[in-house]
Amino acid sequence: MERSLIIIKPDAVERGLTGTILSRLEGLGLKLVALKMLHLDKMLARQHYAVHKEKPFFDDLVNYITSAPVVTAVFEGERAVEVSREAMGPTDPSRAAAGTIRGDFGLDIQRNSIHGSDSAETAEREIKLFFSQDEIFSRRREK
Ligand code: D4T
Repeated sequence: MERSLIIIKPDAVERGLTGTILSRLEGLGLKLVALKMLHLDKMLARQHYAVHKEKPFFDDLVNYITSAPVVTAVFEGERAVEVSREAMGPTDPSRAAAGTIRGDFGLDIQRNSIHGSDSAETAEREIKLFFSQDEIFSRRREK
């Protein structure tokens, strides 16, 4: 069973899209096993996006993700990473198909509404940044 860390980004939280986005992922059969609203501090944002620290957009990205509260979630399921990234669509909303989360709600490449882990290994690292073991409720989904 695979897990993915999802972050509903400030643009989506501010526009009242949290429930809609969580519902889309649940609708794909993924199990919600952890959920938290928080305002990231700069240190956590830099850790989360550490792979991008040399990129020209890094400082803007950290400023954006720490600008307002986000909602973080862990979803669990078979191929949870791939299933959630397909539902998200590509990074740039202008290239994302209608029906994908970024295609429907993303505003631009920075304010693209959602983050999802890009591999099972990344997910394990990211989940540890945001959740302790006792905040993750791994369970069988009821019909
Ligand atoms: P995340 O990590 O948010 O799920 O996005 P992706 O996996 O789809 O995209 P990414 O790692 O390439 O980018 C991480 C994050 O940086 C923002 N970004 C990206 C940005 O603000 N400007 C840019 O030019 C790029 C390429 C968006 C997502």
